[in-house]
Amino acid sequence: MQLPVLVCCRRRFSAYSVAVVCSVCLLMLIVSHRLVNSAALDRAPFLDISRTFQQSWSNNEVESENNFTSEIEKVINEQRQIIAEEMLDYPYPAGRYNISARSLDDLVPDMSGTPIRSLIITTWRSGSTFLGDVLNSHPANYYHYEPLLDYEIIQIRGEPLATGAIKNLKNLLNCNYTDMEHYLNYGKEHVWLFNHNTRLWDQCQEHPSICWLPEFLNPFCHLFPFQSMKVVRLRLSLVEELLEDPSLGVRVVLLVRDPRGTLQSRKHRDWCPGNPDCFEPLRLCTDLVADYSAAVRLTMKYPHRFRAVRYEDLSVEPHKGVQDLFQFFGLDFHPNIQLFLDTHTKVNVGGVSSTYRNSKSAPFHWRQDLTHSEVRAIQRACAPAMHYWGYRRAANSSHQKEFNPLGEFSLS
Ligand SMILES: *C1O[C@H](CO)[C@@H](O)[C@H](O)[C@H]1NC(C)=O
Ligand SMILES: *[C@@H]1O[C@H](CO)[C@@H](O)[C@H](O)[C@H]1NC(C)=O
Ligand SMILES: *[C@@H]1O[C@H](CO)[C@@H](O)[C@H](O)[C@H]1NC(C)=O
Ligand SMILES: *[C@@H]1O[C@H](CO)[C@@H](O)[C@H](O)[C@H]1NC(C)=O
Repeated sequence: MQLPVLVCCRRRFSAYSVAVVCSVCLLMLIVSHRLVNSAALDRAPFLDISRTFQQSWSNNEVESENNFTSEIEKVINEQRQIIAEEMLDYPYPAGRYNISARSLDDLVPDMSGTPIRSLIITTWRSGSTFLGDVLNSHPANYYHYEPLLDYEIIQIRGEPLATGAIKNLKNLLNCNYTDMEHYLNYGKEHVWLFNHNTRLWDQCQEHPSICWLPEFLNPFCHLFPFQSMKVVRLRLSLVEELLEDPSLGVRVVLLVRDPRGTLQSRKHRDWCPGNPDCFEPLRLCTDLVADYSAAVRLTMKYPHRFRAVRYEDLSVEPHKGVQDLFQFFGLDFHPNIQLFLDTHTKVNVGGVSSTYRNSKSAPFHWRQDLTHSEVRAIQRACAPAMHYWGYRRAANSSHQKEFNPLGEFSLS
């Protein structure tokens, strides 16, 4: 008598079906009660029946939880297959770029390999969405998109937040989601934490019930030979701790942008105004100066694993710039990447100077969008930062609209 009820209770129907099922359950309980009573038995059998009912009910819950195991296993096997296909004919480094890997297993954590780990350090509105997505267009890449998103709109420059933030980055670079509760809970409400990680997100949409479980994410992440990460909330000097860790072998790019372009772009984001780390020119430019001195130090200490690039240089010559960066990271400049660049950049064929004069060109849009007095205010707060990173001053309103803001910079 109980069996049909349990079978229908265990599947997830609409709220309406649940209501119907519950009414049926209730009805059957009442009927069974009546039967028991009318059979003139004492109360014990009825209690037995209800206990059995409760037990089966909770056993069912446990079973459906455990049953993620088989779903996880299925997805992992499927993804392993997809990665193997993506990596067919891949030209392994085999000693090039100072990376010895000759086969997929050499790069896959699940097979005790060491993945190629690429890290982009930057700040909000500095062109990192573009660069992050370029890296993710590489075959078999797992993209840790902005892992400090759950810290909200702040910059991490030291303690008390630095230790926890670095620990989170290390956990993720090691595919360890076990202790990442805050991060994962944040992600459930803010899907962009995961949806830039296209290979993970494809599976999450098919299998939403396992998407945020460490029991799934740990083995899933361990399948990927390439792991990229972009971080906009952590200043460069703190990143040294990641470069120092020989087990990570991480390579780091600092992406810098003209503060006038950054601030113009931030003006149009509703999450930025009101948050001083985001909106105050002096804070942005103090960070740029601190990043510059950290960049000088890291260039000396890790010449093959650290590099700084300016967003404007990348935008002016995206093919050459991205090709250089891929070589630096030890990644193959795969046809996918060429395709991504062809569809995501609109550079004038006329070369460098024509790009500068193209007012629609994203990195230089601030010259039209900001008034000269806004530019002057930023330039006052940012003179040292602009000097170090090679950004020229706009002298007056007409000069601002047509000059080339790019000068030279050097980290030695
Ligand atoms: C999951 O459910 C299937 C039947 O649907 C069952 O054979 C299997 O034992 C269950 N797995 C666990 C771990 O309970
Ligand atoms: C994952 O991280 C937790 C907490 O940081 C740690 O206790 C655990 O040992 C790590 N697991 C692995 C396999 O490294
Ligand atoms: C290659 O790696 C070794 C050891 O990690 C390091 O000492 C050396 O400087 C690296 N060389 C290049 C060209 O990256
Ligand atoms: C604006 O600045 C440019 C470059 O310094 C200068 O050549 C030009 O004469 C200035 N124009 C005005 C109107 O002051």
